[in-house]
Amino acid sequence: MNTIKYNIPAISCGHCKMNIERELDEMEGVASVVVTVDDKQAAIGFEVPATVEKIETLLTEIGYPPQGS
Ligand SMILES: [Cu+2]
Repeated sequence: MNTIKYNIPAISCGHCKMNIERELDEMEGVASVVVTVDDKQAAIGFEVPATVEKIETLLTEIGYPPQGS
């Protein structure tokens, strides 16, 4: 299991949290997604076939580009 944490400035409310958690949960290989609105962070646990690249691409596609780990 790998874990990665992102700062995502676009996170602003509970809907953002729900959107991100729902979209990432649907990705095969993603085991856990925890979004905290207050500090605008997402912590993701994953293993293959999910990859950092796929996760970052998805986040960007849904409007929440990550800014580093
Ligand atoms: Cu929001």
